Amino acid sequence: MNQTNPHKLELISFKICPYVQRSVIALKQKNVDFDLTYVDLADLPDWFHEISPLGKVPVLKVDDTAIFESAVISEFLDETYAPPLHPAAALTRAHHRAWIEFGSELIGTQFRMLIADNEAAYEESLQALKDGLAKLEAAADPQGPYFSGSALALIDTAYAPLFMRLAIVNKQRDTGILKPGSRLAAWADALLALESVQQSVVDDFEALFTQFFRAKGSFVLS
Ligand SMILES: N[C@@H](CCC(=O)N[C@@H](CS)C(=O)NCC(=O)O)C(=O)O
Repeated sequence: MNQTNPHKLELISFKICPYVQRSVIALKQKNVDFDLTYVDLADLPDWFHEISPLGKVPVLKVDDTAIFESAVISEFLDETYAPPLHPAAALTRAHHRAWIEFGSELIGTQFRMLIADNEAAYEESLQALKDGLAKLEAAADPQGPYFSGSALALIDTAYAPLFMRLAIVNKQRDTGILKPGSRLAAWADALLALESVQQSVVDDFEALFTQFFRAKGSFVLS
């Protein structure tokens, strides 16, 4: 059963945005009702500019207040709806926040890899992604499967979109990331098996995602 919600939530989304997906996973993990409104980033309506000062999704309208930035939205959701997923200890929480920020950068690196329109540019961004993931892996709990061990934390909801996209790319061309038996593969498998993650994208996500980057001349998804 969905939990009682004192607020009316409306999430403004673009269907293949990984940052929006973070918010959807957090909402689903907490069983909170919300409305989804999709916008076309190539043709944004005026009302969107009024609520999104950076012109970016996600925006979460909480009653009449619009909040933006995926990490901020996740923290609001975590402070408002049970169960809390961020660690209780301030230092551990700060550590997780720092690595969530790192994940936002890695999503940018992954985007560059996806839009690279030639092999050299693709290889260069793939290497940057691998270097970043090696640092992430070193910071994560060695046993896993999640970032900090056996329990899912808010940080895991921030990395699931990146792993989902990598798994799709790997079907097309093996990136060498998520090798079976590796720490990162175990983490990705655990995340991608969650209902909250599987239901965080539209049914035709893979096709939409592939078409979007093909239209941009993607080398890896060509
Ligand atoms: N730091 C932002 C990044 C959000 C973001 O870059 N969203 C993209 C779509 S995936 C966007 O709205 N881009 C529109 C633009 O940059 O004009 C967050 O974490 O929410």
